[in-house]
Amino acid sequence: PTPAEDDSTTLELAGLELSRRDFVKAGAATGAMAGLAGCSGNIGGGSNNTTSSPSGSSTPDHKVAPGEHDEYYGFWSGGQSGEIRVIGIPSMRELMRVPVFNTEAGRGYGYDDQTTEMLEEAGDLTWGDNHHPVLSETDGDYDGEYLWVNDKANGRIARVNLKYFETDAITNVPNTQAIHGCSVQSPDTGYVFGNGEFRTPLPNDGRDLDNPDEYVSLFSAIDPETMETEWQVKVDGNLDIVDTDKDGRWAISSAYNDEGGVTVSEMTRDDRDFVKAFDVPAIEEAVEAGEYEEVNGVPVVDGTQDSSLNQGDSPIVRYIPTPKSPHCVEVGPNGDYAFVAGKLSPTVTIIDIDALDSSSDPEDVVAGRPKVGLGPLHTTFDGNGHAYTSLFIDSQAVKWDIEAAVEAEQGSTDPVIEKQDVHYNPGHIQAVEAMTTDPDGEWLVSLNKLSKDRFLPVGPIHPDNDQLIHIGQGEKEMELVADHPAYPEPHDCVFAHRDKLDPATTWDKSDYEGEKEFVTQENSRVERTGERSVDVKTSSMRSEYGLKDFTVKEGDEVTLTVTNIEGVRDVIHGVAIPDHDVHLSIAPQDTREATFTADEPGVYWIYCTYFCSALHLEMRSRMLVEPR
Ligand code: CUK
Ligand code: CUA
Repeated sequence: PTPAEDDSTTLELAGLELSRRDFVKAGAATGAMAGLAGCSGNIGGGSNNTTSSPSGSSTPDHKVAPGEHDEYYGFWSGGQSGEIRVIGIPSMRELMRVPVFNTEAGRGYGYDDQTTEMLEEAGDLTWGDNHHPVLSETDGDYDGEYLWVNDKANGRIARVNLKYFETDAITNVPNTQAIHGCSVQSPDTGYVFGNGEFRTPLPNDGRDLDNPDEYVSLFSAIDPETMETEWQVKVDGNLDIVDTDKDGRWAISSAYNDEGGVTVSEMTRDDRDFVKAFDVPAIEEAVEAGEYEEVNGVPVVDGTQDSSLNQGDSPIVRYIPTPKSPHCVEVGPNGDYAFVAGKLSPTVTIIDIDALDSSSDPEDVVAGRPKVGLGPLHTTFDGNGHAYTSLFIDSQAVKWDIEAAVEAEQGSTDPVIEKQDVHYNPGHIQAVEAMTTDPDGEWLVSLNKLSKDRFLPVGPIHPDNDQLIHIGQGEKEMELVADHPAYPEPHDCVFAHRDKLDPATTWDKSDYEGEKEFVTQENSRVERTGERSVDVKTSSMRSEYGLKDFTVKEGDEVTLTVTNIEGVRDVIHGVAIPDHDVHLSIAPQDTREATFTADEPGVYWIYCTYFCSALHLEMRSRMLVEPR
């Protein structure tokens, strides 16, 4: 050991014991100090027993050679950027971005009629805050068809079609203001579940404005195909995150503020809050039996603790006590346990899922409560009996043994195997395929909220730092292998082995037949449809549009339809019209439309924005707008 590692000098800092070695490992001491000062104020207890990453082992190779492919697709939520990012694992290279709640000119999203209408119908908002991407499942495994993600800012859930890596539906979930947790029913995606986090009056139409006792938060079940909200359940407290068991029965939500408060001190008054375990078949029965109130077209079932549906032996929602204000809940790969990270408590509460059905005392379903470190937020799994929990305050990932934690006394630190420093303040932590029944357990990503000193400074707004950690080395030895700056602000990610996806390389025009015309070079044309409206239809190919020019009249509403008639992959054509805020991005065999008003007479050079051939610059058309 080096002298630094031998040094057992400790510093008392903001109530935490910290060895000098921790400062050395954390990089700039000022960074570590600032982190602790910012985070540890009102949370005491626990010690910081860091172990270092192994010094003698060789770094696992996460580099992917030029021309080689990554083994996994990673789908990152983009937080307040509103988008999903596709990142290859283990290289951490960003492969693509999929705009969801935002508009994005690079892909023409929010610029063509189809996506603009979808965004308008979903509330006509320009951004969203997406946190939890989840993948569709068949038989407990990813089937590569869809991804869903929540919008915490606006109570919406969107669906991304993984054939085209495009958002194809957004639903504005009735009666909710913030959808936070988002999960799919497993083993088959019968529902997409969304947790309404903020408590509001029901309906929120001006009644009960300052009567918080009447506010509710709603758990919503959405049909994955139609994206309609099938039913909702109102509960006490604020719902936070949700995960599902592996048998299609339980959806388990973390929750806080069972006090029903509206200020921080009111929300954290009591020492306990209650996880809500939703018995999905029992709720379906209640809906079937008409035991609901319809609000804004959705059956709302009463799942509050005092509801008659919660009395007796088979309550529709089970209330399980946890230390107050926990954060996430994740279900382990074999479906035995749900893990509720304590946040304010240095523990993880392990819930025995089978016991939800068999025991009437809610305390009995708590199978263990290991003490893992300060600020536990999220847990992930390697499929080898280990859990990995992010420690926001300690800035660490902690690996611990699940069965040992079940055997141990509550509050024991014995199940802890190893801790790995991360930089800094992790939120979610995800291992590859951890949400399936059979995780691969080789790589883990820690999504760290603060990067502080890890990158070249780029002004006062810093990127996040997503760190890749190798975990495939048996009992011990997590090893940090890469830093990856991330644009604000990923919350969670999900990984699928590349074999589980089958993205299209060109569009299949039968997917939009009947909605949009496939315009060939021969039938490119201008059609006047009214005194002030005109349809313009044109093909595009290297290096020309079907129409070399077209004429419209001042004030015309123009509907421009453009097909990319190329049959080969990766030859994209764009359509830009100066001064008209029009941009289309058209993949091979796809057709896009844009409707706009030609309100100023003159000549407008339409051009292609994708560098598609040596004559790309010459790929143009003219819009001639005649004075009226
Ligand atoms: S939440 Cu962000 S770090 Cu929305 Cu999953 Cu925990
Ligand atoms: Cu088509 Cu450039």
